[in-house]
Amino acid sequence: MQTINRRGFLGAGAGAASVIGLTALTPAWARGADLNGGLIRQGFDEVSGASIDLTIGEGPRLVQGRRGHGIAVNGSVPGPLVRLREGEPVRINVTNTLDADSSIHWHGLLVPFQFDGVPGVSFPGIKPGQTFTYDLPAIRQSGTYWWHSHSDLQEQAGHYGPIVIDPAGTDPVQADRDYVLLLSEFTSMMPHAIMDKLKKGEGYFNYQKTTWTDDYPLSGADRRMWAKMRMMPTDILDVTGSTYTYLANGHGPKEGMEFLFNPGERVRIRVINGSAMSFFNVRIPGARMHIVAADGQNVRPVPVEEFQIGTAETYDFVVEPTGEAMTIVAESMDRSGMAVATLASRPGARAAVPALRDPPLLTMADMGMSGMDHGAGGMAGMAGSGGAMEGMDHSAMGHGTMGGGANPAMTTAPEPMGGMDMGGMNMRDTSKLPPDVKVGPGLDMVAMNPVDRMGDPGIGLDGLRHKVLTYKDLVALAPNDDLRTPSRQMEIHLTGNMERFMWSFDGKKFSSVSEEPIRFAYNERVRVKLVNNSMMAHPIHLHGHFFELVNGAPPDRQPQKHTVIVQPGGSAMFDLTPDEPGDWAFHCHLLYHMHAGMFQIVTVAARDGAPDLKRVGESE
Ligand SMILES: [Cu+2]
Repeated sequence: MQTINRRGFLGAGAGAASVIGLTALTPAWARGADLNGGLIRQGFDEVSGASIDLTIGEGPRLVQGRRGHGIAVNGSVPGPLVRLREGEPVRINVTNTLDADSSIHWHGLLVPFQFDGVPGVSFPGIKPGQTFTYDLPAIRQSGTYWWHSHSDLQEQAGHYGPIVIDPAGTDPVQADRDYVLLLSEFTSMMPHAIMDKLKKGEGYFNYQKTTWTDDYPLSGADRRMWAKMRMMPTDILDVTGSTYTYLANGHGPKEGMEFLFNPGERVRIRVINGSAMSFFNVRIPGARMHIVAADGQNVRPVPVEEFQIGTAETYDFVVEPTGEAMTIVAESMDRSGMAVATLASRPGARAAVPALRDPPLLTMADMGMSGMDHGAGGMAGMAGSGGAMEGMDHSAMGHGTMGGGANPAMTTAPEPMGGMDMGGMNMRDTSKLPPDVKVGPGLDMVAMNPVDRMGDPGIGLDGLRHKVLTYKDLVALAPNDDLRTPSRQMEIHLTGNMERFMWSFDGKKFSSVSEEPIRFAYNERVRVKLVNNSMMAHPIHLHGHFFELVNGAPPDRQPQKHTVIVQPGGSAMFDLTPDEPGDWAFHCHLLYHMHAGMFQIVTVAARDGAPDLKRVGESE
């Protein structure tokens, strides 16, 4: 029996009544037993209606001949597509047949915080053998979202699935076909084994480091510089295709995931990055995609040939495929593998699958030294010193070797760290940090000049000849309702130690709920600046709210998102109206970064005059 000391929660009768025992009627697969000859199904069904039942179980998975352990919901990975309708309430009964606690978080959904599904923050979790009912009032939004476990590392094992909410009125996006493409990863390693490897030595999964010394346009000085910093220019993702098989709706690239179309039709694809640790570059060679929604929210259509999707983001696009077939390629950001699906005019039709492109290298900007990015304009960035160059020892920088003689081809793209002697630069100048950032072993880099990188297409996508989406392209389709100027600005630093795999906000690893949360007054207007003091991109996710990206769009059209990528060594800003009272998770959505401590609780005060909200673990 779960105890949830929340006024208005037990009062509604939802908590106590929803906890029931498992009966012998539970299907075998739900108890973790055999299904389809012992395997978890790949792909998903759809569930809908006023009352939905989901059962969390476990079993073996088989993907392209590789076997592994999986956690499945209703017997499949991904779990079922939960189809909801705007304006209608829904009860979702979640039964946990695992022998460990579990949970479901509705990613991107505006729900009372008691139903947000984060153990220890919004509810106690679902114990083995129990059923918890998420009693969701009338749904206040439409669009593409997803759900996933927020317990332990279960998400990596397959505990996730898509959500589509049909609008109450007319959908501004008209399409003849409507598909979900959920990207994720399969691994035969147990999630905790991956975590152990990451802690023992960053770079374990970076198999590209075994060849980069031979294949990359780096001089001997470059290599010594990177070695001195104990960093790799190929440190793009922590976990790579050396262990992951990238999945399209649960299917490996050779397993023939296809979406059928008739020539002339408009096809809507709802792309969900439901992976644990991967960013993907999505493109359809030969076709143009029109981005029509970001994180479930409609945007003015943006024609692109490629877009990068961070972990936990969603993008909807419309495409008019031509010919027999077209390939949807979702290449991992480090180009170590890809998920593949086919737009097919008849079952079995296939188009060519392009080879993986060359792996990208990190740039000056990724090291937080944007002012020194002299790629496009030769040495232009070096000409005026300005704020960017303050505090740098120019004499020690070895200008003579700059300009990248190592690789002339790089002159149109941001320069990799070619030929630069970093000896005189302080990559850990902690005087640049605000006083509330804790300085310690958990912080191995301070961005020297963390500029706003909203206009950045993502690692490895600079300088391409075709159009790649950036956050600056996103303009909300409908006007925002809160146009107040923020009354205060808050700065949060993303901090880490790559080598020791320590990740945190403001240098403080999250360890317990009792720690001081980030506090917001009800309905205040805040501008939040996220500063990334690391060389990895972090997808930062706030539960229970949409924030508006400060991306140069008119204030009433700033795009609403629930997850924002903060580029390496750069910054990102959003405006927020915290108007959902309660405790909410705020974290990096790279699963192992969150697990390592890049997590905080955001507390939104109760509405004026309302009684104080009771938190998990508090008594009446
Ligand atoms: Cu989430």
